[in-house]
Amino acid sequence: MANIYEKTTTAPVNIAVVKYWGKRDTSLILPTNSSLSVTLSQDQLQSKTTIRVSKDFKATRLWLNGIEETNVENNQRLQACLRATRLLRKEYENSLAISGHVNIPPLSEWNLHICSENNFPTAAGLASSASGFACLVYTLAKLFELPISATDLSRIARQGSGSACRSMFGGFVAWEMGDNTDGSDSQAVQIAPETHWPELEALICVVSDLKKGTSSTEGMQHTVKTSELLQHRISKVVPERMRGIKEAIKTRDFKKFAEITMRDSNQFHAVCVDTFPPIFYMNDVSRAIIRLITEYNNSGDETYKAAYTFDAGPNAVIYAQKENIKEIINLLAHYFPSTLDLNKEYFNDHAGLFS
Ligand code: 2P0
Repeated sequence: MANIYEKTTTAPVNIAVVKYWGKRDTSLILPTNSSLSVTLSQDQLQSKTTIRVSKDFKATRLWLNGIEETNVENNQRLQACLRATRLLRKEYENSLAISGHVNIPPLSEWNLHICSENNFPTAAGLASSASGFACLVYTLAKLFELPISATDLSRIARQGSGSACRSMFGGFVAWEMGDNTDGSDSQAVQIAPETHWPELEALICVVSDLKKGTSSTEGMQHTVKTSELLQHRISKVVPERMRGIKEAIKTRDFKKFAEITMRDSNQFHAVCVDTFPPIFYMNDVSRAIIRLITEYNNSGDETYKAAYTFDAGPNAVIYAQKENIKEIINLLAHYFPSTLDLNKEYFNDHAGLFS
């Protein structure tokens, strides 16, 4: 068919080691603290988005995992991402026209058909909004042939979902909170590429695949309004942790990396409990995993061999170096066998660890 342009791209999931929790501006999605994450391998978890644009489309439509979303016009976060990318496309079309190009298709004015899916069960309670919005913005940028950087795109993805800005890069990524009120300096920057620390692996332990009770968006603003501990975390704790974790990554110091990761997960859940009324994301199995990893780390010499972290749900992500992964898988497989199913394919392909 004439006049249809199409692009497909994929984007990875990221898991924070210094957590984002709280907004100072809820419409621009500006956080109350900086955060830092590790981007997972796309062999593990990813979103895939195909976008078509045509002057013949009557409306902009969106399908998530094969099901059409209604009310696209009222989806403010989606509309913010579309508005920002269309504006950049318009500027690009104008600049091409000024420099003498003819027959530039006015893609900025046409409707879109957007299909997005995850290669992991959305019900697994893993961060699908991060990879989903990163993928949406990246696919649009490619479709519109926008000549801009990943950091520029991260400021747009941030307006879809805060954590999405960090999925614009692989490797180790900081979301610098910025100072400005217009969000112009609240963006993601890559601290190191994935090749910097190839020994680092992530194990995903699905404790429950039920949808969480309190959404992150809702939960974090209750915390901002009611938690005194959050004020201490924002002003006194996170700035030092951001410095420390960057240093640990730079020097591939697993002990330091692990300690900051576990402490920050603990404090994030502490501010959830300090919220009034309290928010509980971890369950008994989550806490049993913490005890297991703590005992495992204390069983050997001075160093740590594994670091747990938990997001806004009961599922654990364990960071460890390759040399210890097999031992950790055996340990978890012994005590919590069903939690490891999601990793089977990945580690079978990569290391034969499940064979
Ligand atoms: C993080 N989380 O840093 C933290 C840790 C959950 C716990 O980012 O409202 O889905 O869309 O900006 O990005 C989850 O928050 O919230 C999150 P919105 P988002 O990964």
